[in-house]
Amino acid sequence: MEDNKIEEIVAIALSETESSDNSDQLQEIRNRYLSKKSELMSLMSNLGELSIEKRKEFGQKLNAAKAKISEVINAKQEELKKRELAARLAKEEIDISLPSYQTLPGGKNPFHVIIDEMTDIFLGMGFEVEDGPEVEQDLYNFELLNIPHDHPARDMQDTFYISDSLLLRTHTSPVQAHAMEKAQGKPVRIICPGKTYRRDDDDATHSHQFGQIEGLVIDKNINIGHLKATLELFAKKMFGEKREIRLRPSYFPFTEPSVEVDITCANCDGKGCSMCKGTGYIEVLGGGMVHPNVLKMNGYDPEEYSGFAFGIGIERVAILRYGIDDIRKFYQNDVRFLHQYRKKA
Ligand code: 2U9
Repeated sequence: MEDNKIEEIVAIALSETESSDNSDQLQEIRNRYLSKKSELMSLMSNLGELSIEKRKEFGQKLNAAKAKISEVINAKQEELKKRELAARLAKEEIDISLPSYQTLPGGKNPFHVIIDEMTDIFLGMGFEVEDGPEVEQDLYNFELLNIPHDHPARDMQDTFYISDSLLLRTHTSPVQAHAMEKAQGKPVRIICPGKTYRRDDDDATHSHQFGQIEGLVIDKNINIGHLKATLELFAKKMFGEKREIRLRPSYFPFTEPSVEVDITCANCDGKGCSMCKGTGYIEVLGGGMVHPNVLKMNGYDPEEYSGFAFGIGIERVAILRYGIDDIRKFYQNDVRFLHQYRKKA
């Protein structure tokens, strides 16, 4: 009787295994027929009622049944694994022959195109590039530049203060103060390109951050003719050989005399057009002779040394050259904007 029971259990187990169609179902069948609580295993408890000979024979039959069921379940498991993997691969298949997504190649930001061109021109004139911190001390950003404590430029609305004495630099002039400190009374001929920060609305024509290049020459017998000649050569190299410049009186606390520098409009050669609002000139630069107080505060005797300085805004030149309609585009790193300035193959 017990032999038939074993054969009956094996037959049912094999049939259920054959008709199972996923790994979870197969695991249930494995538990149902091969676990300690399975019916097959419960037959082991009848061994004690049998004679020695019968017990050996019955035990062998039970083990053979277990092995058979286990073998068929394992084979089915392999088959189901292969089928599930094939189904997954089919579902996740990628056709690598399809064209890739259209990724726009970018281009060099016009901000850096202009900075690099200007830097090269001044390097060609023998200037050296100086760099300095963007988080600056009040001392270098204002005091050593002859900007007294009550000067409007110091008001909160113009400057991002981090503490009473620490701020985001409002121009690259502090780099020049550090350079004079380092020069220890020796001649200086540097340019200071970099980002500067001022409290301002962010709109198409205003930004809280902007780039500029400032220059400084300190030596013996430097006069305003040197300033004019340097800026005239710069204008010709940057904006075209036919450009002329004119100096107009202005005021900056760190230079005396101070000048605004206009360059003849490249669009109309000084005749007057919409680009230069009919004036024939574009104002892009400021400059002047270094104020005696600035020389003194930075270790130079104004009786022995003199110097000139200038500053030019980067974005303004890029906007003029490329016709960019929103100053914020320089800082947004939008590949659709930069794509327009990629190097043509
Ligand atoms: C030291 C002494 C003098 C730097 C100067 C200007 C004039 C100027 C503006 C041009 C466009 C800033 O980027 S901008 O908005 N700059 O007009 N800058 S003289 O004079 C200095 C700097 C440092 C020690």
